[in-house]
Formats: sequence, C-alpha cells, structure tokens
Amino acid sequence: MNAPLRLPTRPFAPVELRPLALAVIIPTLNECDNVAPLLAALDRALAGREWEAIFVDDGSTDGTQGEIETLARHRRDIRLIRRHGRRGLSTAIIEGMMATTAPVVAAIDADMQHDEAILPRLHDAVLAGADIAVGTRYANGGSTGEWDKSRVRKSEIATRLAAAITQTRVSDPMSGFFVVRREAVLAAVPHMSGVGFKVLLDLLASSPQPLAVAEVPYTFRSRQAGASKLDSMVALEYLLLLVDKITHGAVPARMILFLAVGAVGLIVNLAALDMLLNGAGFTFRAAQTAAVALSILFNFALNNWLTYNDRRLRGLAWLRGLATFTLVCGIGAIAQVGISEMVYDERRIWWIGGLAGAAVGAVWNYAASSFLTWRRA
Ligand SMILES: Nc1nc2c(ncn2[C@@H]2O[C@H](COP(=O)(O)OP(=O)(O)O)[C@@H](O)[C@H]2O)c(=O)[nH]1
Ligand SMILES: [Mg+2]
Repeated sequence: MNAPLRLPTRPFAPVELRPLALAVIIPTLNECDNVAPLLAALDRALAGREWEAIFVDDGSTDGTQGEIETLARHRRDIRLIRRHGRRGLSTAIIEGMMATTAPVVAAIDADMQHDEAILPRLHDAVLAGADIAVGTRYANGGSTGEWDKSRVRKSEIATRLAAAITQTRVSDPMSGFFVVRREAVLAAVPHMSGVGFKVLLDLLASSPQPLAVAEVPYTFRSRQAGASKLDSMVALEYLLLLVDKITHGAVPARMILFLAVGAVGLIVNLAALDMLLNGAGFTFRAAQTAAVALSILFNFALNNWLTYNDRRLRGLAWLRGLATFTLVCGIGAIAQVGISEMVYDERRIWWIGGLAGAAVGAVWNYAASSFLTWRRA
C-alpha cells in the first residue's frame, strides 16, 4: 500500500516581491552604442530601488532594437516599445509613460548627456511630495558643460519665452530630464500637444493643476556616441508648441503649418503663372493649368516634408498621397468657387467673396487631406 503523498506546506521559499517604484523612459533613435553604457549606469545609480526601463524606439536603423533585445534577454525589468510609422520625441516619452504601472516615471535621454547619478535625488524629491522633479542645467551648481556660446544663448532665449508663457517657475523648462508622478502625467495628457521635443514644457503648461516642482542641478555632459537628432525643424516645432499653448489648442499647430505652406504655394502659383504667361508666351489657360498643377505638387511635397514630418509618406505611398491630395484640392477649388459666388451674390463686394471662398477652401483642404492623405497610421 502506498503511503499518502505528503506535500510540504510551503514547497518553495516565498519570493519577496517589492512593488515597482519607478519606470525610466528612454526614447531612442539610432542610439545603438549608447544603450549598454546607459543601462549599466542606470543599474549603478538606481541600485536598491525597484525600477524598470522602458525604451521607446521609433524605427532605429542602426541596430538599437536588437541591442536592447540582447541586453533584455535575461531581465524582466527592461521593455521595448517599437513604434511604427511615427516619429517624435515628445510622443515617444508620453507613450512610454502611459505603458507602465509604476507610480513614478522618469524621462532621460539615451545619449548619456543627462547625469543619471542624480536620478535617486529626483526620485526622492517626488517621494517627498513634489509632483515633478526636474534635472536642471541652470540652477546653482548645474552647468551646460561644453556647450558653445551661441547654443547657450539660444537656449536661454527659449527658456525665458517658455517661462513667460507657461508662468511656471522652472529655471530650465527645456530640460528633457525629469521625474514625475504618473498621476500628474495622466491628468495632463489629454491637454498635451505632443509637438516636437519639449515634453517637459508641454507637460507643465498642460497640467490642469499647477505642479509642485523640485529642481536638482547637474552638469550636462557631451553626447557619448552617435549623432544629435536636433535639426532645423526644432525651432519651428518649438514656436508651434508655444502657439498651441497660448491659444489653448484652439489653433492646431498643424493647421498653422498647413496654411503657411498654402501661402507659399500661392506665391509659387503666381510666379509660375507669370513665367509661363509673360515669359514663355503660353495662353492664359495653359499657363494657369500648369501653374496650379505645380502649386499642388509643391504644396503636397512641402506638407509631406514639414507639416506631416511625423507621418511622412514615401515611395508608392507618396504617389498615392499626391493623388488623394490632388483630389482633395480639386473638390476644395469647386467649393471655393461656389462659396465665393454665394457670398458675392449676397454682399456684392468682390474681395469679401474671394476671401470667404479661400477660407472655406483652405479649411476643407486641411481637414480633408489630414483625413484622406495623411491619415494617422
Ligand atoms: N523615440 C524617439 N526618440 C528620439 C527622437 N528624436 C530624438 N530621440 C531621442 O531623444 C534623445 C535626445 O535626442 P538628441 O538627438 O540627443 O537631442 P539633443 O540632445 O537635443 O541633441 C535621444 O535619446 C534620442 O535618441 C524621435 O523622434 N523618437
Ligand atoms: Mg542629446
């Protein structure tokens, strides 16, 4: 007869799980050589805390994703969000923050420019009651390291502008290095613009309640490896973010860009008309047809490059986009003529009719193309 099987009441030593305390969000775009040093530095800096790393990668082509996968193979505290068809530092950080259950989240660049050694102090400041703790390059003790003079000056101008507009008392609202209570992010997210690089500024300006800010100074380091993604677009994106915040989102940044492109497109149209009609001796109809076609092509290409730089169409999709954009503009032109005639019949003032038509045409083109041509992926 078999003896009854006796199971030990506690077959395994209980594993003591401490709750997750902090998620560190790391946006990456071609940062392959920086990932390992950064993780090692974070491990050192955050030893003793329950933390996880969340990389948010926007389609790096230098093997960054593979490098993260390799490093994460034996760990449960490293995650990777691979975004597809989207770009943008702000939205990458926001999405990383939305992907964690940790009560406190941090944002840090992957290129080692932010001094991870102050992360514990930033974290502690939030644990001690601050809504957000910012790593600042200007407060006492902080410095901009090896920045050249013109960059320091530009950064100062942008900082003053930001402070005036958001009315937040942060000495470095352009910082990309901060630790924040997740609740504060969740409350602000519905109002955030997500344009461009300046996620901290966006967060501060979008928060329904003013945030209690703590600051910890640090010395900004030089980039470890790879190249900066800061391009000529950054200044423009910054201005758009400010407009967005001043108008409380009433005027979408994209629409401003779209209208600006349209205005330049009109100049292209007129210049081409002049050249073909007066220069090359085309008939008016032929010259205007060619000029309109050229300005549609111009508007499409520039909007695709600038206005929708985060959803840029390429290859076959570019051609398809041009086709739908032409269709949208065609319908817009018909509406424009119709509306201006209607208004003209009513008011008998030619330019009011013309303006009314142009306004309706422009808004139609913007709305319809955002839906048909540059539909969100
Ligand atoms: N996911 C994502 N990360 C980005 C993007 N642009 C920049 N980054 C990352 O954001 C951080 C700061 O960018 P960087 O080029 O160093 O900006 P700079 O320090 O102002 O020159 C780095 O970790 C970049 O890899 C983007 O469009 N998407
Ligand atoms: Mg950098």
